Amino acid sequence: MRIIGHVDMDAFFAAIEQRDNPALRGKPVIIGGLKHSPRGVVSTCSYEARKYGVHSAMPISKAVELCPHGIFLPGNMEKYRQVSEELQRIFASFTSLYEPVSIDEAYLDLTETYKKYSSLWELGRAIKDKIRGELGLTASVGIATTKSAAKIASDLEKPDGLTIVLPSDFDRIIGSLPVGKLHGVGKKTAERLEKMGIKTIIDIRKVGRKAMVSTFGKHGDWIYNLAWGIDPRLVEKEHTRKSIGRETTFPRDTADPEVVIKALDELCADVANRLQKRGLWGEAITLKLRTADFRTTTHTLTLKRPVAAKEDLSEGALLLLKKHWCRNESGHAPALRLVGVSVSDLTDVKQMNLFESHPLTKIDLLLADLNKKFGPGVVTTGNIESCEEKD
Ligand code: TTP
Ligand code: MG
Repeated sequence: MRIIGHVDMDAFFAAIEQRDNPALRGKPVIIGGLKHSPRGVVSTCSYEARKYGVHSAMPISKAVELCPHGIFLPGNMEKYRQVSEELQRIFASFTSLYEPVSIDEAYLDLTETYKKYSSLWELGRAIKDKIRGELGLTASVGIATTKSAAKIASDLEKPDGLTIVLPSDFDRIIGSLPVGKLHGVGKKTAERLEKMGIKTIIDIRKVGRKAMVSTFGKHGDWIYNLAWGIDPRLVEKEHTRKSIGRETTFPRDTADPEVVIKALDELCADVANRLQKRGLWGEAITLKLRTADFRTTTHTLTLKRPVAAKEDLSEGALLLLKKHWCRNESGHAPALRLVGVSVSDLTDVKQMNLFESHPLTKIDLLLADLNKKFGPGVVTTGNIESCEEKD
């Protein structure tokens, strides 16, 4: 039996701001935009702001309506990322087997660590205390024997929670929760289950494996297992992460190539930085474009060799932009609301020798790949404004 912890920081970005500025403590702090230019969405907010109904992904304009006296801050990603790294060092001090799943959240395999503690409560408290002591922030911790139960547990007593779910407690603590709490049960699946009269996690068991599979296919089998507390996923080290990326919403929709290219360049610098800090290389670059009318497209370039340098990412992203951000009939490229860059097909640097000694992927490799796909000469390294071809 494995002991798995799930740690998730409370109101992460907002809590960091409150930590660093005592005047913000106890106040409704909303991160993601400014009150007087209410564009974009809420990235997160303090628990004081949640009382007004404000939550992540809500338009800032709506948050202003709900909480007009809120303190709106644009946020400081660089700082949050730094804290996230400090947090990871704390995880590493408890176990070498930890798996970050987002900027403020990770699974920890505590099977060995637990042997040094008299109880799981003591271990859970030690993790929380260390985070509070070293970072001045609160975390919510769930400890269980599977990833699924640990994640559900960490959410149950937020903020500053500690919940332990042993297999014998599973039915009591988790069984009566709504199906949507299960990993992999999204809004649509939850709605379909509800139509079948299934509201709680225990209800799923009553349906039986066969009916779950015939309704949801393989996914039904997965959900059925989770409902019984069965989840074979192990904690895996970070290099198994699927992608690293970042996106940005423009303050104003823009069709200005200079603005777009500059934004892409900054995103690539940031993604490269994160890849390098984590010792990762990626073999596919994805560009995300969202036009003013919210139409969102993604375009992926598969490389012949893994890359991690900013120049390579920029080059790849630019080629994709050139190919896919095209002029319409009136001769204008559509105004963009958002651009994003991500890198996937990740490889651990340890399997690649050292960063420094590895030759950077050259632009000709990228060109070769694109030209193979789209025909010779379709893509050249030119000015982005000369975007001619159409899909
Ligand atoms: P979460 O852990 O989902 O949220 P949280 O830490 O702010 O609050 P909670 O106490 O409920 O865990 O996300 C971590 C950070 O990621 C969050 O502080 C801000 C960022 N984030 C966004 O930028 N946009 C989003 O839509 C979400 C969900 C999070
Ligand atoms: Mg959190």
